[in-house]
Amino acid sequence: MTLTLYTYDWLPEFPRGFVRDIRVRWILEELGRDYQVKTVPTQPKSDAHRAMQPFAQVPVIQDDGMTLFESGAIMMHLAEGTALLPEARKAEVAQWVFAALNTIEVAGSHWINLVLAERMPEVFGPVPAPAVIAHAREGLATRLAALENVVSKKEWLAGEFSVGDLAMIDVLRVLDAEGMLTECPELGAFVRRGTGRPAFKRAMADHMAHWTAADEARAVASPA
Ligand SMILES: N[C@@H](CCC(=O)N[C@@H](CS)C(=O)NCC(=O)O)C(=O)O
Repeated sequence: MTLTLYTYDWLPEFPRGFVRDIRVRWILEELGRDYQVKTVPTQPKSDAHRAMQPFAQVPVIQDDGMTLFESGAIMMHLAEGTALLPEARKAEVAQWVFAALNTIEVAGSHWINLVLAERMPEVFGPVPAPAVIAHAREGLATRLAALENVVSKKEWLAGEFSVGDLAMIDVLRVLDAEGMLTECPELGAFVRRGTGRPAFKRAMADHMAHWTAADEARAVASPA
């Protein structure tokens, strides 16, 4: 049965390109797997959405009769038995998926949420004190410097390109877009190695096409 990926029915411009369905699209493209996209309403969240994802977030997939949420669990499930999660280095690759989501993304999201609160207090506020943002930035920068050191010594994190690289690069992309990698040239190059892959480019094109189609559907539903 065709795999189904759920994402939102519409989102404003600013998170486009970074909504976490992109990492699922990317791994599906790497694996050459067919999939269809279905949507859940952004607002208000639906009971049907909560029945699949208790926190009413995306992404969610349905694969072979199973419904799965949490992008990390989804990536590990899809990578299982493929070259993206080689049996001989499974624990090592899993370690990098966890490092991506639990060490870098946690620190990155904390800092970005503070930056967004400063930039769009009406949505993400209240406005944090500058010292609070600086402290979060410093904590993130320390972790990025450590990762820069790792990446300076190898092309990919655990042997060949793996789900660990895919997770880490997707987490780093938003930090790159926010200027956090300017002092980490190795990490910048690592991100470009990943996003230069044809599978990433296809995934990103489809991701962005989804939002364009969502804008068009909205314009038809509520003409100006
Ligand atoms: N840990 C979750 C985080 C999912 C997440 O934060 N999704 C965002 C979109 S990228 C979302 O749905 N945010 C809306 C919300 O939290 O209500 C995962 O990796 O799947």
